[in-house]
Amino acid sequence: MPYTPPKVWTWDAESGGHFASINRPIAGATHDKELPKGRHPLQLYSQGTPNGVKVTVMLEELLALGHSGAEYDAWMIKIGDGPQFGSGFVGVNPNSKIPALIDTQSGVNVFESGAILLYLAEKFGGFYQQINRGALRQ
Ligand SMILES: N[C@@H](CCC(=O)N[C@@H](CS)C(=O)NCC(=O)O)C(=O)O
Repeated sequence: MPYTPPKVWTWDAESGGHFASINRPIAGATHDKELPKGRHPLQLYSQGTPNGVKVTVMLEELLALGHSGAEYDAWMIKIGDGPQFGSGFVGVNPNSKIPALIDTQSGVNVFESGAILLYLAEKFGGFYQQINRGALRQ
């Protein structure tokens, strides 16, 4: 039977299932909770999901290349328990998704794994191929 989306969507009930506690059609913090902060300029809030691990791999590769500025504090965000809806996390990523990164050196907060990868690539000048736009136009 085809699904016809309603004009105005309302949340009648939780969907149930494994992700019921985190799938919700609202935005914003549900509780006050500051994020922990460590001593390195880069603070990573993440978990070992496919999206989360991309950033860790990038940071470890930068460190392996000798970029000591890529030292970071990694904070576990157990998304099944809901810390991504705490006020501190929402202040970094209003979308309540890991991974999220704070660069205390530049004062920039970054979220979306691809955006974080690009941010780090530009910051450290590695793993980034400059596109020859002229060649693309030919
Ligand atoms: N497009 C985003 C997706 C991030 C994402 O979906 N994160 C999931 C885990 S892989 C998450 O934080 N889910 C928690 C939630 O939705 O409450 C990215 O690449 O960073």
